[in-house]
Amino acid sequence: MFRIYLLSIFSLTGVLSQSSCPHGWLKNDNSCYLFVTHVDNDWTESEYFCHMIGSKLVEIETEKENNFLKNHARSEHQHAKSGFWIGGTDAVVEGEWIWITSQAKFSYDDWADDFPDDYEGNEDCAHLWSGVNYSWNDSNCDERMNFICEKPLDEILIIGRK
Ligand SMILES: [Ca+2]
Ligand SMILES: [Ca+2]
Ligand SMILES: [Ca+2]
Repeated sequence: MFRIYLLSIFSLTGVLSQSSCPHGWLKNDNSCYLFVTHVDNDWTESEYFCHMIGSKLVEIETEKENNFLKNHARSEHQHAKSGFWIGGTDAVVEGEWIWITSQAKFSYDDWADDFPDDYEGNEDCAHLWSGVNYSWNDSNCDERMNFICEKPLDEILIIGRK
């Protein structure tokens, strides 16, 4: 009886998949997001911070993703100074906005009216701006503010044996 029981366990096949975000991260679709609100960094430091914890400065590809981030920023972080750095920059070629980690051109954007304006010829980094209800603005990359990291959902695979 015992032997039969063991055999039945080891004859299991198939893959069980479980998706989750680490503690403190928010889940939305296939990504996990971390709103870093305990530190104000310039844009480059923000990107470095995200990379050091195995993620990237957030890249926003869809209106759905953007709305998720804006809604969270509005509801949880109304006090945030200036808002949150995101991974967009036009530091390589002025006026050509790309996501820094993937190097992809913007396929979607949510610039506030009249922005980006490259104020004083010195604004090459994008952020969710608290001043316009978290639509996007370009700002000086040396400004210090909170930021958002993004990484794929962790996949925990449990593979059965034949
Ligand atoms: Ca994304
Ligand atoms: Ca610029
Ligand atoms: Ca601006």
